Amino acid sequence: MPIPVLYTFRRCPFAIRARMALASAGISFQVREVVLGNKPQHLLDVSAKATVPVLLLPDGQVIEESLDILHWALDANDPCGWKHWTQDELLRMDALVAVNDDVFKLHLDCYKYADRFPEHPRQHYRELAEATIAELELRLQKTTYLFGETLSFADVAIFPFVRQFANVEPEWFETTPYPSLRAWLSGILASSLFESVMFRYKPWQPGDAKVQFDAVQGAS
Ligand SMILES: N[C@@H](CCC(=O)N[C@@H](CS)C(=O)NCC(=O)O)C(=O)O
Repeated sequence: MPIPVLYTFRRCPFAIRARMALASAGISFQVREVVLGNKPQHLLDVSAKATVPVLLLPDGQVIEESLDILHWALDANDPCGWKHWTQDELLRMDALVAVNDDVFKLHLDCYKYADRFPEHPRQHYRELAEATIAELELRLQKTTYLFGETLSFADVAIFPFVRQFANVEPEWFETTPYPSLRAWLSGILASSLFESVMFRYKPWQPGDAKVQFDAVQGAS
């Protein structure tokens, strides 16, 4: 049976959230690892904006936003209940993910690449990003995950960005007053589901043999 094709980049936080959702939903896919500086022509053909991840379904439909891939996968199959929440909670999750994507991501990029934004020292950008980090910490002091005692799609959508934040200055991060956030992040990073989607694939080229990610139903 034909399976979807995912254009992906291992470290990309948007691609990580998409791979996690596909894996959790038990949806196997063909992996096409992309080098961002040398994107395959077929990716450019199916998606003019050519960001990763891009999911190409067997019927020719193209899903080119990570959140759309995540929701497509979970709406097809959500054995871990990442979307089994009330409508009101789901809307609040959307809002938190939007803050991550629209605000935190910008500050994170300035923090990561501070030398490209010399108007301010790195610490300035870190402090801007910490506004979101502190908000997440407050939530995580009350509950194990962002919206309660079980993982939700919001945790999955947001943690790859916090992972990047933690990796900019790992020694500093270990000393910060965000213990609940650190525990939350470590827990997800230690999960077999996360490990399964972080396998290193060699960059895809046309003509390569198919490389398949075999999803295990109900993996967490
Ligand atoms: N809104 C998009 C953003 C995806 C995105 O920006 N991905 C980055 C990699 S992390 C990318 O492909 N950048 C294009 C490039 O570097 O050429 C999504 O959620 O899928």
